[in-house]
Amino acid sequence: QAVPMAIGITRPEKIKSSQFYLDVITGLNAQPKYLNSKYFYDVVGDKLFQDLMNCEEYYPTNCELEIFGEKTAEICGAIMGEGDAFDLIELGAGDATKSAYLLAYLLENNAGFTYLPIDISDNVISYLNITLPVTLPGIKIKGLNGEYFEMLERAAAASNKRKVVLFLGSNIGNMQHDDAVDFCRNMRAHLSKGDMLLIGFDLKKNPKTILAAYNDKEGITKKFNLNLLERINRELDGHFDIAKFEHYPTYDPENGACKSYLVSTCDQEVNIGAETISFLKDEYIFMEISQKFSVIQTNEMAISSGFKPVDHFFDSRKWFTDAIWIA
Ligand code: AVJ
Repeated sequence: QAVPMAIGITRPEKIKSSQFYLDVITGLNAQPKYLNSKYFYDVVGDKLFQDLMNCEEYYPTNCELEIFGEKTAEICGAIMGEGDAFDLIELGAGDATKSAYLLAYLLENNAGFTYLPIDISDNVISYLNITLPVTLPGIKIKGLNGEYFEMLERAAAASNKRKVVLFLGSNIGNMQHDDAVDFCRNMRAHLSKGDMLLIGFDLKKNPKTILAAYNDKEGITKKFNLNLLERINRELDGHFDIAKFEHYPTYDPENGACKSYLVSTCDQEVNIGAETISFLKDEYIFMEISQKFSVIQTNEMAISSGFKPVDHFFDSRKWFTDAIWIA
């Protein structure tokens, strides 16, 4: 005889089967503790990242905007190639401010493409589906909310044309090196010969400039990291006291790894649903890597994942590159 279920039991059950919950519990039970930075982007996190992009010290967005503003025709020339039809897929589209430069130019030049933005944030995708047809009249858009490769497969199924994939913002830097290579190989496997990847890399530069970008004076980066703990509180019945965690960013110029951690300021126990996670004073959670690259490293990554690196577009300071790779 089945035991009758109490009202409200569906909620914790649903939480416990969510990927977010499983990843959080796995990461916080690991030694050392970690969380996946892809979970930064809920409604609050999207807003904080927009604030970050507008803040003084966070340079990557401005560099890439400069590239897209100054080199629109050249980049679009490369995308349009011989003039054969293509579809434009963007991984991690965000608010699409950067790609909007390219989209406007491609529309003006009557490139008959469909724009397929993919993002982990459903908030972002519904925003794009609503706003882009207004700001870019005539655009054919089909936003896809979900994980990169699942959505890439859906995008591929919806297109029989040559594919141009945008992967901007140095989002690739949020993966550890081997994961980044696996990611690019996987990407290559989803593409056909002649397809194109336009991929952004934040380049190595003065270590102080880099560290400052991840340690802004206003404390937006700190809030951005702490928001993931608050998101766990909101969505997974977590009980983090964010006043008991400190933001600790690092940059190592030897290997180009920029990392951020949240450090527990005391011994504490944090309940997440039925789980209890213990922290020692000074124990850290590894939150994010934002890898910085040399141009040579980006070319090597292309080759080791089966692409041909054919072009680089730099900003005037050479702080950032958008590279063109051909499958
Ligand atoms: C969105 C991955 C490009 O790593 O620079 C900004 C995210 N993290 N500040 C980056 C981020 C902290 C950002 N990307």
